[in-house]
Amino acid sequence: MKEKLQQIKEAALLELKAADCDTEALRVRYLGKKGELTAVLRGMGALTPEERPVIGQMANEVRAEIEAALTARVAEEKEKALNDRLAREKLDVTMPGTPSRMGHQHPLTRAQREMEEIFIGMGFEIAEGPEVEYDYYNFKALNIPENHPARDTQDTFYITDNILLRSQTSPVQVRVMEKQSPPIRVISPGRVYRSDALDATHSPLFHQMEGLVVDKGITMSDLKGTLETFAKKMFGEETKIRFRPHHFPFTEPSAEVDVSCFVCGGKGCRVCKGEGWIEILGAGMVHPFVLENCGIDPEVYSGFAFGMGLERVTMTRYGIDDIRLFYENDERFLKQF
Ligand code: 2U9
Repeated sequence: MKEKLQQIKEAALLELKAADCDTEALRVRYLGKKGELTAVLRGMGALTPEERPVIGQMANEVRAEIEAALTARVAEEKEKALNDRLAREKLDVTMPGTPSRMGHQHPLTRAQREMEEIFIGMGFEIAEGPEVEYDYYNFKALNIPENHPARDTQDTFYITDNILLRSQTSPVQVRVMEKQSPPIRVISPGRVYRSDALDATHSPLFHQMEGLVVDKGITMSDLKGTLETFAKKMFGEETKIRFRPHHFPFTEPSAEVDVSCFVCGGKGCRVCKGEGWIEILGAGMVHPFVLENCGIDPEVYSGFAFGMGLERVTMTRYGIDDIRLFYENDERFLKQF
């Protein structure tokens, strides 16, 4: 039995030295309940009472030796695994970092913010409203008659008979007038929708910035002064503005407004197509019917309103010739602003 124990010990220690030793399997095979050493101990019943303590002690020593060697081998493996991992994950903190790419505002957002700042500087507040609107706020309250071409399903996206995607930001101002009494000084920037096919100058979704001022004694000269201040701040101090008579259902009188070409100063060039002027705005005195529709007495109050397309202003300013560039998210375009 002594020889058997000696054999077990030598075999176990030898196996523990092998490079591919499976330590857990070895523990089960030698020291486990059904292991070789346990099998020897079970056979001790056949020994004489004198032999029993001697063999018992030797078996305990063999178990202790195998256990010690196993523990050492497991510790060795753990240390090796740790060292391997440390070598693999070595980090050179002196290496330069990977620079993260910085984004910036979209040119339309930039133009919108700039315009907002200019009007805020003149005492305007920003008003917002729903993009899904009632036809009442988008058309009827604004004195746009039932048979007006803008109301055609060809031009406006209808959701139901009386709900639509707003085709202008004017409904925001109607809602402001319903809630607030004058003095009112608001701008309403935002997305608007028209059923146009996408081409170089049209998009079914675009952005507008409209403005509304209502108070006692507001006149056309307030409108002119406000738009002139805006044009000078937006396009340069030397910019002039020009009013041409026009018709809108919601304003009376109405005008289309041009700014002098900021490229040639009015002489005529490629940007202004030889005109010296660039059309950027529509404007006028708020129609008395519109004031009345919104609960404001036109005998007491008067007001002016204006509207412009953000894309148009931005395209004019940067010489962009295709509106689709704003929506394609091509970095080669966006990077330039
Ligand atoms: C209320 C009363 C009147 C807003 C106005 C225009 C003239 C105008 C166009 C410019 C280019 C639309 O984007 S565009 O196609 N807008 O010409 N808009 S006056 O008049 C209002 C608004 C609200 C209550």
